[in-house]
Amino acid sequence: AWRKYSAQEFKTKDEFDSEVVKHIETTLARSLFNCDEAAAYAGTALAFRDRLIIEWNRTQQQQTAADPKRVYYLSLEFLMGRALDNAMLNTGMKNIASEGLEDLGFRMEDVISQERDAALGNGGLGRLAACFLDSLATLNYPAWGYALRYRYGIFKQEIIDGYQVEIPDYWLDFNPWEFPRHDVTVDVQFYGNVRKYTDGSGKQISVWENGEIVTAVAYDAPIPGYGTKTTNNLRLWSSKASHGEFDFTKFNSGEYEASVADQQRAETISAVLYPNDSLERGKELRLKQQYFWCAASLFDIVRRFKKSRKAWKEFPNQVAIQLNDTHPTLAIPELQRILIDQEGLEWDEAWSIVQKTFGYTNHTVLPEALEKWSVPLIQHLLPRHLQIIYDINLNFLQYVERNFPKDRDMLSRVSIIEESQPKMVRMAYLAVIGSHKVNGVAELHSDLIKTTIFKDFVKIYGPDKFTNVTNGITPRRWLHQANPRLSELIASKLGGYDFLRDLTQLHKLESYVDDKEFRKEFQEIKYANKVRLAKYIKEVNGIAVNPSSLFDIQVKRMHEYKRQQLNIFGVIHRYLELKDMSPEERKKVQPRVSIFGGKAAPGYWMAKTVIHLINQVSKVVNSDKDIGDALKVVFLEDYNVSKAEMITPASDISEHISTAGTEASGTSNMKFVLNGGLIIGTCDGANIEITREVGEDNIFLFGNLSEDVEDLRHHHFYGEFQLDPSLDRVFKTIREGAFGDAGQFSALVNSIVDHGDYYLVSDDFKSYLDTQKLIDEAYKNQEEWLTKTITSVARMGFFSSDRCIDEYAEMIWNVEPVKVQGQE
Ligand code: 26M
Repeated sequence: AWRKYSAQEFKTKDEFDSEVVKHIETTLARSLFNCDEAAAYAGTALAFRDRLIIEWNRTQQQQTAADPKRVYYLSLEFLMGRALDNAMLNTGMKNIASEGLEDLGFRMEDVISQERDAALGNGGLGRLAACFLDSLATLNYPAWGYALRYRYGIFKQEIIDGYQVEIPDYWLDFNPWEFPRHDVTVDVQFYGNVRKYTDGSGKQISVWENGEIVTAVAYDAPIPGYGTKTTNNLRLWSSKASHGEFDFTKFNSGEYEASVADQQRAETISAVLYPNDSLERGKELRLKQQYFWCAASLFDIVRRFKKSRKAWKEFPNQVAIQLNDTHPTLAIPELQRILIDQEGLEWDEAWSIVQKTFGYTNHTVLPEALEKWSVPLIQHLLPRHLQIIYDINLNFLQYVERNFPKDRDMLSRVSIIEESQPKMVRMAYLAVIGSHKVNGVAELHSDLIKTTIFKDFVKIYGPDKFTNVTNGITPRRWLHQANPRLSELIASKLGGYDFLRDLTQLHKLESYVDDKEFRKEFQEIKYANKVRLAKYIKEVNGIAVNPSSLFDIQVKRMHEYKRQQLNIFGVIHRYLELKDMSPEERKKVQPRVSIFGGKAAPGYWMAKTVIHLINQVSKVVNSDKDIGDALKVVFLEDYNVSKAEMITPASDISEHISTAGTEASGTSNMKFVLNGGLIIGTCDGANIEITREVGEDNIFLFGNLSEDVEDLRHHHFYGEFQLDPSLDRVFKTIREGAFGDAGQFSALVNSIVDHGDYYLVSDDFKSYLDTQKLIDEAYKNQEEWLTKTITSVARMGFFSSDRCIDEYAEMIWNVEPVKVQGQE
């Protein structure tokens, strides 16, 4: 395909091999006599790493010299997955490496799969951040990601006797992609007290002192762009004990154990990624993580700005900071603190800089997911920040009072402080007040935040502060890497791989929709991808599935709002219908494989119950001799980025069936359609814009609309509803113990029958089943199905994260690309 530059290329496979061998023998100090796949991976990764370093250094030097406005993307999660394949693609030397590895006796696919995922995220939010880094580098934006270097990523999931078991993900024992910068450190303070005094000129000064210091050490990872020389930086902070006088005193006075304990306490801050469990709320360690990361990142950003010796008012012209959800909201009072307490600016001048610097992206309207921190906890951990938050609130409320004198309730509604017992700080409000732009992640979601959680703020600031940037995905990973044959087929028709940088070019595929040969190849590729998944299922689950069946896939985090329960109840209904049929009738039914995957937060019992039910149904259905190939049910354990790369290209149908108004965007919906699968979905999140792009005939929408949800919930509340009869039958079957001890599932069933059916499973059940019937019929007409899938792929250009990043750059950040010059 595309080749990057000449100076750092492996010109031949032999040159590549000699570098791999050199790294195995010297860098790794291993003998070639027992060179296994792990060693081949390590050698290959190190050889490519050498190429990245050169470009990375050059990019940083040139960006420093040009000193443009930079983007800083603050995200507690970056769900990067594997790096090697991406590094090979972006340096343009994968083919040489493949040939070289073959000579050494290895298959590229096997070598790539040796790498473990960098799983520093939970799901969509973290993967979005990773796609954004790829697009920022590809589009030559001078951008840095900032996060924490967790020792443990998201837990690994094992399924034991049908139950989820969590295993720690210790991922750092070999990570060639990170570079410790022991010289880049920041001391971060916690606890302590604030001393106030008036200086000679009568100015009030606040000093935050007597705190505990923890040191942040930078670890950097290169982020190469595709088809460009830009290689940006992802900086991860690791916590360690600071070595001030205090520690040495302890050490020298014989308190050796105590000193080691202090050290471990400090290191705990960056030890583990929180698996966004609602039950984890209020944990001090999580707040410590957030502040540690915000303080270190801001210190670093301010330090870089100060090198340019520009006036403070230039800060927002040099720095754009994007807050990925409310997790980094403490960066707002932290920047205000730096400007007023350390740099001596006046409050108003500082605050104007702060507001111009930050943008805030909201990713959910679910009330239980909106962050709040208790005032006493913040008071204890960050006493100076609490004062600043109160001052921000005071100024804001005075402004509101002046402008809305008649609406007395407004003040308590919009206050950053919730007057509860204990008082709580509403982080989303602080983020809105401290930013110049607030965006949602799909059109419906961006409308919803304006009419629900931020309604009053639209009145206060006007509608222009709120905007939409519909999410996107990187076509490099989610088309080219995940589905190389499809990418190659597309390139053969479009005359090269330019579409990977301008995905809208896919529209040209529409003229091949009747091309016999193209159709045949397209269909063969889908089949081959299904065969690959079927093989994996056989190996891992021991279930034989027929690749000619309709593959129906729902893979995403387990959550009631995403409604995996609706799917599995539908599967049970299908099973009961099949049981009712005669063998002759059964033969006429469209065979289907229902595939599930996803992790449940460790403390989320309902989500875990759904996993258990899926596995129980799987056991019963798959071993039922009456059923055979007509229906198979599979739960794929430990769903993650690298598994998604294999699973996504193998769907005929994927499910995106959240209660309308609850899924902010969804991004796997985009991945599935881009890879030639159709979707069944509700009118929610990005499904709506996917429909607009691909056309109503090419998507299977069902269910109630978001504007009806409130009324429906009301009906449930007043008992004015009838359980759907088909669902009633499913519940009877469960209660009779068809899937094991019914007691295990009673809370799940009761949440719908007795407790208001908050996620409206019953209300949407009939519509869901009817639509699944339509899908069975539609799939039987393979030619028409194929036309739908090809047409859809051709119309997915809008959903590239490149489009998305250009929108942020223009509407929110006001930054321009910086072209990095190469050395030939
Ligand atoms: C988890 C467990 C228990 C209770 C609440 C949650 C929870 C729900 C939503 C936590 C965080 C939530 O929102 C943050 C988030 O990850 N949002 C996702 O962001 C993606 C990228 O924008 C979107 O595509 C997803 O639709 C959105 O859910």
